[in-house]
Amino acid sequence: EGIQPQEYTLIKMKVVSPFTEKMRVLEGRRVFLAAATLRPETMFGQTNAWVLPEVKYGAFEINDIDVFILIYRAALNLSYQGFSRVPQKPTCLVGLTGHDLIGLPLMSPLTCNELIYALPMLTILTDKGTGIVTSVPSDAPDDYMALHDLKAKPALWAKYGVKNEWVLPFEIIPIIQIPGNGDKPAEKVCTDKKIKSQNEKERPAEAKRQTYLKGFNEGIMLVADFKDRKVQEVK
Ligand code: A2H
Repeated sequence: EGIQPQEYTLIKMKVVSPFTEKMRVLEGRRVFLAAATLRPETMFGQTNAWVLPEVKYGAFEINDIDVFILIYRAALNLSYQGFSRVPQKPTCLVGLTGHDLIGLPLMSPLTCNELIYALPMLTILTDKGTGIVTSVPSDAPDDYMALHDLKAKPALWAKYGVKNEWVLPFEIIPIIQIPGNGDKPAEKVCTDKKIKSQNEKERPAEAKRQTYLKGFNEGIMLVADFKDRKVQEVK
């Protein structure tokens, strides 16, 4: 088995100004949290973004106007694909941590939520994608459990400086119907498998695989221009 490239879609979630003190040098630029996803057709169901609190991110110059916030490894990879002002050399305008990103208000494409917020997720891997994940709790078991944990455990809010208005107003948005799994498949699989928290390892992995395959093979879109069409075609 050789190593194959993994192709992601990047979702540009626009950081709404005025920026925080630490990000003030970016004022006047278009600044995005850039999330990597395998499921672009689910973006209608975004309720928030996820960041890893204890990790280093940077604001990297993509061109004269656009800045992407992501981890260095992803900026380096993008710099070899035409996404860096200086080819093959990421330029970091300001170093940030996940803590600095928590609570940023974001405008993200396709979701019916006018604003969504960056929130902490502890299971993000630093060697995958951009280190930023967009959250679709209707269809991603990881996202469902992490949002469920935040809603159920206000102690986490204090720990990470999360305000309840960044979490509580955001409900699961049904976007895809899966035969036998309904229109909130992530909630169903987590409930059926009695998953208690985002920190569990094995059952969520199995839950993820099942939901992912079924969603792709049998899912029917419920939203907007894509209503009644198959996920496979719409993707
Ligand atoms: B997916 P693969 Cl609706 N750490 O996007 C942890 N998870 C990460 C990540 C990281 N650094 N970067 C991306 N991801 C997530 C949507 C989605 C995703 C849905 C359903 C399933 C699903 C909304 N979140 O993924 O290991 C992102 O979540 C199930 C596999 O490269 C990305 O797609 O195969 C997916 O994991 C990439 O996972």
